[in-house]
Amino acid sequence: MKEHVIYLALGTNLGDRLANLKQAIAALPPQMEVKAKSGVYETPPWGFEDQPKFLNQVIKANTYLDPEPLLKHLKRLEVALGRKESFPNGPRLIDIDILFYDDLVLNKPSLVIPHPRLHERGFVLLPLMEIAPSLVHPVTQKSVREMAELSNSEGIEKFAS
Ligand code: PH2
Ligand code: MG
Ligand code: MG
Repeated sequence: MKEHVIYLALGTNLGDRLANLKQAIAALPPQMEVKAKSGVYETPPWGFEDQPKFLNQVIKANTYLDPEPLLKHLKRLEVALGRKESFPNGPRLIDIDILFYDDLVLNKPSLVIPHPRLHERGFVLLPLMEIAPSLVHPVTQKSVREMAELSNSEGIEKFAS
């Protein structure tokens, strides 16, 4: 079995947000071995504005899981951590999204990798800059640094290291 390098984005804007991030990261092993963690950023809600601010963080991990089992596992984990049904871009206790999976490009109705909106999201790119500034997007060939420079970082503040 091959070990894969993945980057995940975590987001939360309900309850004890810092505790939600910590619990989510603690719940990843043994299926994922966490290799690096960015700091935590407080970020204005994107997509639907009338909701509390988010905390966002990005991590690098290794896994033997294939992309779809990985997604299923992460969805189960979100529910186990207390996530309830919401609406697109609505408030959530914990959201764990796959940003990159090696340099895989996947376009399935159930799963798109790299994450289709990561290039426009300062709340993903600023934390990603800390742990992977030279990582190159396999479709656009832009580095995280280049994408971060083009993204909107308005209102994004470091919350904790
Ligand atoms: N996640 C969303 C929608 N909007 N805004 C911020 N600031 N952070 C998020 O993680 C986020 C969001 C959908 O997953
Ligand atoms: Mg998301
Ligand atoms: Mg999600």
